[in-house]
Amino acid sequence: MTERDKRKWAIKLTVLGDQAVGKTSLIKKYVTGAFEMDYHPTLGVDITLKDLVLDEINSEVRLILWDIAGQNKYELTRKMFFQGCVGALLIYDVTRPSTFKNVTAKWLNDFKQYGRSNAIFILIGNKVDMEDSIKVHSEDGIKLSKELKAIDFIETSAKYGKNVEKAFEKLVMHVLNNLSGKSN
Ligand code: G3D
Ligand code: MG
Repeated sequence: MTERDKRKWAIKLTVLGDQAVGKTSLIKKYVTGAFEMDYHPTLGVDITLKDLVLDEINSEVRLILWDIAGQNKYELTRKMFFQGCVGALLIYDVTRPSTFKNVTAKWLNDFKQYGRSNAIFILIGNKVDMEDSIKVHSEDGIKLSKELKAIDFIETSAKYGKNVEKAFEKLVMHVLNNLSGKSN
């Protein structure tokens, strides 16, 4: 199989969640080393690219990761934010219950209203390294992810890199399965 035979994909993913849940930290932890950052503070978005070579499915994938650069400006730009988005990480902070509530009260609504009908998401509980301050427990996350029909629920620590690669890679694999018409 030569390079030319590889399937090439470009997929837009977003990270969603309240201010300071760790959206930017998760992307930065995942995208280490060679990356391009297209910073548009005036638009309120931050775009990071990451290229993956997935030999097991004979594909090259360019991830276009959209992050919220200004939480206030997001309200003005959310249509653009969701345009063409095929998958998202919906993130809350396990130490702040208000961020967990807003997954349903706010972020999922936007995702459903502005996103593609076939877009998928993983529910993420971030900052699990802050063991003594955890207020949203794993059972709460598991329950919510089932209610919301998330494709998965993963607890992460952007600070220590725990489960960060796993979260993005699961999302990518599910998206690719969807796009190539396979069931999963
Ligand atoms: P946002 O992009 O969602 O707004 P950031 O959130 O990625 O900017 O993170 C907000 C703050 O939370 C940052 O702290 C960051 O270091 C911290 N943070 C993010 N992820 C984790 C994590 O997994 N564990 C811990 N302990 N902290 C985390 P500062 O102090 O820079 O504001
Ligand atoms: Mg940020």
